[in-house]
Amino acid sequence: MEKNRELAKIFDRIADFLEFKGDSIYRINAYRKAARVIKDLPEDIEALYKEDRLKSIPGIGEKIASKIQQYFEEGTIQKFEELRREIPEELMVLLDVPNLGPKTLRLAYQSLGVRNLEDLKRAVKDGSLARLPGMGPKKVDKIRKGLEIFLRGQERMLLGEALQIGERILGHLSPLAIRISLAGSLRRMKETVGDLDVLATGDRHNIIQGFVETPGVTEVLAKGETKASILMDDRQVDLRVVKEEEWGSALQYFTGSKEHNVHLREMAKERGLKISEYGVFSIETGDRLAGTTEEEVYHLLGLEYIPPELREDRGEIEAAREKRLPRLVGYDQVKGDLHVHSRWSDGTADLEELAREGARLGYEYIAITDHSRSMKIAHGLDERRLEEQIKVIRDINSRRIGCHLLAGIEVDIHPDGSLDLDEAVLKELDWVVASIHSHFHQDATERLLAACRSPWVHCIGHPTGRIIFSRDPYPLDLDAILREAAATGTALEINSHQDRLDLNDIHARKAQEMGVKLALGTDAHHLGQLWMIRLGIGVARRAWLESRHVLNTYPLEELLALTKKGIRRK
Ligand code: DGT
Ligand code: CA
Ligand code: CA
Ligand code: ZN
Repeated sequence: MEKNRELAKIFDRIADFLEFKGDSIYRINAYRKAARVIKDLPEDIEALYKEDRLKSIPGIGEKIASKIQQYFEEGTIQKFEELRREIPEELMVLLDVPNLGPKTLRLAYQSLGVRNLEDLKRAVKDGSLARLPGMGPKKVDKIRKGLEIFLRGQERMLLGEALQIGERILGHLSPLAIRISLAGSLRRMKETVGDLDVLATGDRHNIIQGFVETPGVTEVLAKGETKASILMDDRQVDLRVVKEEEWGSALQYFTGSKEHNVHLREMAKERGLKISEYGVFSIETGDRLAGTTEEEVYHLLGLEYIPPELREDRGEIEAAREKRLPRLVGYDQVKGDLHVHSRWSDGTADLEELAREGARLGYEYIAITDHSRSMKIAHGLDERRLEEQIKVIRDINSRRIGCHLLAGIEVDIHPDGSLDLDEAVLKELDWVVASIHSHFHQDATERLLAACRSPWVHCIGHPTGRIIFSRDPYPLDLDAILREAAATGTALEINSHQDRLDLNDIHARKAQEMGVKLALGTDAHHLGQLWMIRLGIGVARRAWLESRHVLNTYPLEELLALTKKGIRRK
């Protein structure tokens, strides 16, 4: 699937170039769409090309198909090469800076010679950007803010991205190693990841050689006897090969977090023990007492085994000592997805496909939650179309085509706090998610409180509205919302899309402590995004949640009973 990623990148870049040049929005969107379709394609694009089936891909037209063909025949796409000669590519990266539009960028390029990130930073700092026609301090302030967010994103990657890279590496190296595991922040399922850490035991030479030859490696940064570092998709991956008997200690050490390890080391010291990546040793005698497995390391310190997601020094060591760690919700305990879009609004899958895919994933249910009327660009459903959709869903369910589909909606919350659809249709639904999608800065707290109080709303979608690396949460009194959600029996979402993870771990933990139930939903718009539920489970585990706190672990009948009355004491 290497070529899928590469082609998607090229099409995205072409769209960037065209956007910068001020080309027609229609053409730009065609390339963007092609990039997205190819990226989410479950099949190998090269295979489709060889079988002459490019044009059968939904969303790929004649023109794009011929460009893909050119790519496989000539190794590149002519149009891409031309644009590259015309405009410096490092400039295109700046299109990803939030609040900096292509027009402003073009102006900065032509008037100030801004060609890269450094130039842009300087132009913001020395005031030259503010002096350009049509600019001014307010606009530049927004760009400065966007630049900050952008720089954070340059240093770190999304958990979902990291997981995909990590699994490609595991897939490639597993046959060569005796033991192998992800470590670091990725193993802890932190929402963003700096670099990937991989740990293995086995034949050093073979493993390290295999590692640097992993398909997709673009650069070998270092290659030694026991460790190596590579770049893959421009992201750094560190591998260490350790001795079999040191596996547990090494895995414990390199999983971190640093704060957790520091605390653990202090605790060990009080017990006359020294803990390192090589083992747990008696300070007095120097004897090595543990280190083959992680369990052994924790047990020797008088602790319950602490799952990686909890290792942030947020009270887990104290809890493990008192044997009161939560029994975390498991990755295999989720029985369904509670936020999925279909072709009826801005998704690409049809309802039957979703039912089948749900069954393939072993789900009991998927909630279909398309957008509502006022989301015009997303083809939001009005009452009439929603009624129609409910009928189709009931029909699919009666024919037992796949997993059960819950008839639902992601209903928009208006600026005045009212909902976007009539209650007559809302009350027919199995699952109502209410979300804010516009006018973010207008009374977000009041609007969410009103949604909690609505008797028809089961769940608040992506409650803080943040988008990782691109949009901060809207100003919100989250405590007030948690109190209202608890009082009204409204669930809060852990939106499990890699860009959102909203609520985050800290907020979700607080929600649970206040008696609020959590609902996981991928917000998938394509079949190829349903896997992101794992990210949501990761957040739930980092939030100390047990299965009873997470609605998706409830069997269908129980969930329906709850949504009909249980979670709502309204
Ligand atoms: P990241 O990569 O920024 O997302 O975060 P981590 O946690 O993966 O950090 P990284 O890659 O620097 O190091 C991996 C693990 O190695 C880290 O979680 C704990 C361990 N480690 C690294 N440096 C130190 C250190 O100076 N002291 C201790 N106790 N542990 C360390
Ligand atoms: Ca790391
Ligand atoms: Ca590292
Ligand atoms: Zn939404």
